[in-house]
Amino acid sequence: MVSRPLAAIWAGTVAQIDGELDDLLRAELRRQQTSLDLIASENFTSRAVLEATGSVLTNKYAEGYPGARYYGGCEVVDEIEKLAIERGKQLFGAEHANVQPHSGSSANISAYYALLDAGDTMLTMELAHGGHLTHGLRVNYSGRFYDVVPYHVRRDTETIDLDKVRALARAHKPKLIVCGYTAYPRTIDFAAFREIADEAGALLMCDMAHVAGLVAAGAHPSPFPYCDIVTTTTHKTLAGPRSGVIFCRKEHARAIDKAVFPGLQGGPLVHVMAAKAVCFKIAATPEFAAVQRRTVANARSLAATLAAGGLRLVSGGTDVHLALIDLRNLGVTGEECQRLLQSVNITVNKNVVPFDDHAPTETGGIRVGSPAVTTRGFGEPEMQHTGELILRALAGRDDPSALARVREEVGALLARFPLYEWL
Ligand code: DSN
Repeated sequence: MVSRPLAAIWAGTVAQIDGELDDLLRAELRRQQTSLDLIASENFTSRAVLEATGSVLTNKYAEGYPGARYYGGCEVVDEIEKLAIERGKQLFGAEHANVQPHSGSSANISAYYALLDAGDTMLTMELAHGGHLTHGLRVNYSGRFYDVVPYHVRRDTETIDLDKVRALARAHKPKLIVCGYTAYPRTIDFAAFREIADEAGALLMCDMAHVAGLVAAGAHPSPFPYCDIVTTTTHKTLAGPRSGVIFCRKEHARAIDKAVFPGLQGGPLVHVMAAKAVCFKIAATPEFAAVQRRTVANARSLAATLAAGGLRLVSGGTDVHLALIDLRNLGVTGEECQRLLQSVNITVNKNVVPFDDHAPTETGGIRVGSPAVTTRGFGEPEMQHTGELILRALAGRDDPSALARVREEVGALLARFPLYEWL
């Protein structure tokens, strides 16, 4: 298919032409197969999503939007982008969708660029209490270009202090209020946020990246009836490709589209838009909804087991796919716990907990999530077992033979749930 000198190389698989990379790809596959993945923002995507992401669509430039491109040859990609848009709108009941953002961060930044001017005020949850870098962290674009007023969780309940959010909104009259978090174990009261936004004359945006799959399945309240803008990633609970989407009400459609392209991005990743289309199709199935419900039940089981074993859960529990564990009374930092669990092939991430004095590189806690293991097939008995293994690893942290037994049990547990056998 390709000019003579290149033909053999072009037709070669990674294994055939690049042994070094092939070894690394195999090592990562093996790592995923043999690790118990509790990172709340990760998942195992489907074969169809992998196939679309690895398709020839990666060859195509398509700056612009369907029917209005800056390149020829876009007749097929127009249909692909329209398919992704329509399926996304249908899945969530949205008025408008832009499926071009490369990531959740690009989606958030594009939304701000569309709605705000530099120096405008936005009211967002502080990162240390569960927000995100792009929700106004000082070193992020969002924190440098906007006047960010942070809100927090209450010290006693560790849930969002809505009275304080209301008071801050009244005092600062933000142009935008952001809800939706990366490390908040409770459901979000979107109706209350809408009321607060209306009272302050603010727009309301939800970054639903973490709970998007749950929302699609009705396992978490939907932000759509209440929010002007909803951004998401597609690779977390949604289990699609690594990417982002912006949904909005019709009146913001033009501004959002202009902000994404030509405002902040050039050519969209057409192969990833195709993968988003298939991701949305899968997310609309009853099978996917059942897994999302199980994801929530599984997180509850894991959290309950950890709490029964003496660990402190931030806010006392979870309603979603993740729990936040406060380790500060154990004399173990989040960083140490992450490393300890890694040594027994359980993957978690260190995470600051509200009112944490530890540096973000050290942290006083860890975040655990159920999406990846639930996709893999775990049910509540396996989650309880996982919780017991974590407790045993913590209790036996200075006992190499206890840790070796835990590692062995992790391996045996995972062997019952094969992953990507067809790869
Ligand atoms: N980094 C993601 C997470 O782990 O929650 C958020 O973008």
